[in-house]
Amino acid sequence: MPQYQNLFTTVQVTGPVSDGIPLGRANDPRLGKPFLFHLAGRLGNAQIGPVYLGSLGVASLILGILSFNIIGMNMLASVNFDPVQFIRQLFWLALEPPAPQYGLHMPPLNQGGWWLMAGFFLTLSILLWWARTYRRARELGMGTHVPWAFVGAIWLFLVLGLFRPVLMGCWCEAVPFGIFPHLDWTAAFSLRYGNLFYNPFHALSIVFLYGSVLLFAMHGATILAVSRYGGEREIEQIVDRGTASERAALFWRWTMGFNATMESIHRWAWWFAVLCPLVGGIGILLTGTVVDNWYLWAVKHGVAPPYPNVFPNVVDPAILNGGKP
Ligand code: 07D
Repeated sequence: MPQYQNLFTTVQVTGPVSDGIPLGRANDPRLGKPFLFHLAGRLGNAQIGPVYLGSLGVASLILGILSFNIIGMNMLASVNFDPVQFIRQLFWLALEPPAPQYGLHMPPLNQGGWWLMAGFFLTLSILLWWARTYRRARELGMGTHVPWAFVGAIWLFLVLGLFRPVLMGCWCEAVPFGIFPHLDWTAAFSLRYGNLFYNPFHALSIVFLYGSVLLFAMHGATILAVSRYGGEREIEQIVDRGTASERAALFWRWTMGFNATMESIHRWAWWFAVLCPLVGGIGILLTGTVVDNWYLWAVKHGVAPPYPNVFPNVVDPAILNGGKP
């Protein structure tokens, strides 16, 4: 008798492998002979492959690998092609965008030209991968919720690397490639524009980030808690009384007076996840274009208190040189 009260997937489907449904004429063949892999089955489906690559997938991968290699080779060049130093300093290495004097012009390759090229190929790669998700969803007769959610992430990515730098008239505003360098960039960006915590869209983005985590934990825990009644078989569960579905709903109604439904919980999840990068992108787009200092903005709108005038002869550098809120 299998014990269903669990945190990991203990029951695995180990039936005959299958290619999935047949594909229409406009499709490429799927690649790879499917096989079963026990460890994968602990996390999801034990069957690995076949994978649908298609022309969009191939083009996207080629451009992504090209971009990845441009970034990697530039980092390798920055340590004089010394593989040991490359590994040792990997987290600190960067491919930086062009310096301010180049504005939106094409700089020499080693002055940010490689950054532009890597960013261009990466953007194309991501857009092609998006088209691939859209096509695969359509071919399976699905809605296009996954591609449209992906648009949320792509929106933030494009705001950070393309839309905002163009509005600011300088590629130098964009994010560098590199592990610590991109983290340093976020800290520097926050400081330069008067502390991003005072940007209400950053706050809202965090609400949806943490909110998604909370919802995911609640939903995951609820379904696991009723898996002994087959709670994961959502659709079959909705119509009957006394099922996992009803118990899960009653649990929340009785503990907080309100419950989501088997359908609505997934709409909550979709909107929370999508709104995180969507509002985040709005906040970044406004920074430096419309608002120059979020702290002064917050003071002006009565959100934050002004600093007390302890040193009257000292002027806050943020309000000098046109540093308007
Ligand atoms: C980044 C975009 C989509 C990504 C895509 C992937 C590849 C990889 C690689 C070829 C994630 C493309 C890439 C496929 C290819 C190769 C090599 C999505 C992304 C399509 N913050 N903050 C957010 C918190 C602070 C700052 C969001 C918390 C400080 C900046 C989120 C804290 C400072 C920006 C968030 C905190 C600061 C953000 C991100 C706490 C200085 C943004 C949401 C507790 C450190 C971004 C409005 C997301 C944003 C952002 C959380 C603090 C700076 C909600 C919890 C005060 C500059 N911060 N932050 O989904 O949208 O990202 O801001 O301290 O730009 Mg923040």
